[in-house]
Amino acid sequence: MADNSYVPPKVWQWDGEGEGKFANINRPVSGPTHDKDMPVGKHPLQLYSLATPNGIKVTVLLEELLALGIEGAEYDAYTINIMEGEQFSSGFVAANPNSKIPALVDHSTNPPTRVFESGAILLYLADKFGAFLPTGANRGECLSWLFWQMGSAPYLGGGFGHFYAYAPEKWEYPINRFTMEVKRQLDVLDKRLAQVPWLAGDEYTIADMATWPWYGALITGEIYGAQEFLDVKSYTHVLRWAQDVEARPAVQRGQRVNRIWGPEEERVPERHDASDLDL
Ligand SMILES: N[C@@H](CCC(=O)N[C@@H](CS)C(=O)NCC(=O)O)C(=O)O
Repeated sequence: MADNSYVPPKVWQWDGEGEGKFANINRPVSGPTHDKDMPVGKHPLQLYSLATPNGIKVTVLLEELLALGIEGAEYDAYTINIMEGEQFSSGFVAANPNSKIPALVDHSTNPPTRVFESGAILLYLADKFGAFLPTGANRGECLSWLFWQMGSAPYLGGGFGHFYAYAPEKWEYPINRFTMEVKRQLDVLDKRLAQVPWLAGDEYTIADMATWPWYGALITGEIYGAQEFLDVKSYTHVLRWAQDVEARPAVQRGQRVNRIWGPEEERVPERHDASDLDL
């Protein structure tokens, strides 16, 4: 039954309060709340991030590049604790005016190049190092699935995940709306992955690295605890693909970088050297 008791005012006002997980970090304005510079380590690539689905896209790519022997991909990774509001420091805002992790600063250029938005960072690095971004027939597919992921994930995270897992109450209308969309997206992926091993075709690319932390984690139950609710077992091709991505050593390494929760041995708050990830 719809609850029609709320009538929107003529002009919305922020009362400074909010409910539900993440309410304390949401604000209707942008910009820094405090002065603090970002640390800069010894490598050309400086990453400011957290091991969330958007964050690990980048650390997985960096670990994949290093696994290929590309030394220029060495990086320093610093944790930005978004629950503590560290994304609103002046230093972080200079790297990303949108105050969201991940943010990358490439000091190999003069002046240094800032890159924000996880999809842009993946494209920037894959292009810079000439890897995981096809140059031939699969290029169009790779870019298409990469941008598909960037456009689709907010329905999964901001829509489904928020209302199914984080909102203060379970409201049927938004849960129905976003469940419908997420199941449709899973079906899009399943049909694609029934035809080809990887999203771009016959090679593993940044499109898989972008998509796996969201839809792979959804299917394997690492986010939102919604496997049964979404009947994820029926998306057999997505499941096969998620397991193939997860089995890669660089994926195992990358997802531990900037992790500040979970078992102690899986946490690597800062990464400055390959040995920081050696168990
Ligand atoms: N479209 C952005 C989204 C990034 C994003 O939403 N990051 C979240 C963590 S996964 C964040 O930093 N949230 C902090 C906040 O909203 O204040 C990207 O892909 O980089």
